[in-house]
Amino acid sequence: MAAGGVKITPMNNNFGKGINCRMGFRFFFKTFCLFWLLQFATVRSDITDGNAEHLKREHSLVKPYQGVGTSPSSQWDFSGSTLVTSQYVRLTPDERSKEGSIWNTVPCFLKDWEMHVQFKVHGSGKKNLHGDGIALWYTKERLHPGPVFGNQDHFVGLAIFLDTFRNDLHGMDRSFPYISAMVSNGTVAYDHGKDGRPTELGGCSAEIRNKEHDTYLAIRYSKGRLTVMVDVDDKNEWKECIDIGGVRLPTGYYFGASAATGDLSDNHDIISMKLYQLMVTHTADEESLDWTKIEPSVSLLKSPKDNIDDPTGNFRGTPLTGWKVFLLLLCALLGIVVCAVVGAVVFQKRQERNKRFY
Ligand SMILES: [Ca+2]
Repeated sequence: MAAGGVKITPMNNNFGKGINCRMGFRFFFKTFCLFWLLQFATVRSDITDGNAEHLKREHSLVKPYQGVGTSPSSQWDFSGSTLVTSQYVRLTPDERSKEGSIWNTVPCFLKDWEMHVQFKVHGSGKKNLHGDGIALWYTKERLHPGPVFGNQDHFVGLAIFLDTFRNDLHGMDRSFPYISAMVSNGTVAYDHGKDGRPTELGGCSAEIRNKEHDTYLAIRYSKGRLTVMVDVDDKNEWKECIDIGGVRLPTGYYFGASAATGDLSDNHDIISMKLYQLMVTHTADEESLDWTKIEPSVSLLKSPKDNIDDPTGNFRGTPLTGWKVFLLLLCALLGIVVCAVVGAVVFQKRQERNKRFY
């Protein structure tokens, strides 16, 4: 990790007499290591470890997918090309012009949650000859097929797109598949031709296709902060993809997943969707709000990717992220090194001056 990666060389012989300086340095180094260990522990505990106690079964889709169907008591509905087997939910087969979706029938009234999705995108298409991808939803409406990865446009709520096909040939600065997030109150459209770039809040490239190992994505929404993590490299660890603040989403919306194929295709499979409740305390003011009345929005005072705080003050300010802390510590370390060098030079000059008087 970062602490191990920062190489602190032993004091140069010329500085041998600067004992105080060296002790200070050791102290700093130890503090630095300890801080990073703590930071690492914080990051790891930040994302839920899949604690079954907090798993919400009514919002989770797990093998063998009992309770999936069209009966009034079912917790998941599906439509279009969706095929439910005992091992996977196939939203589309590897065939052209298909679209399918699966939707939780129970609205979610949790204020802070984390959704873990195990998915599999695979097909016979060679590189760049496959599409279009999967979308994961937390929206006001459900089961409205349409042009946005099998769901309606002008949706109200949150979408996470796992876009496997590059439509925008001008956007060559990013590689595909590309994962991105969008929040809409229904007034904005998703621009397929530009791969959703005009409305994208953040994103990352991720190799998610034709993997032999399991591939996962986690979406966390808590205190106005939206975080998306991916685990697609068979390393059993989450890698941050999106992390933005100032996101406002109401309670009472529905989770869902959809996928579509066009001229090119893929199998788009959902293996599981597991929703965990995050144990977060809110202020009395926050608790007294009617969370079902919140309109989905993102404060765009800063560029979306740098967006950290909610200026409305409804949500707590967000802590420094790992790399910012690292930069701050690096600056502090450089400052100490400069001090040490200056101190040593001054010390040596004094020694030399003293020698002349002997
Ligand atoms: Ca696309």
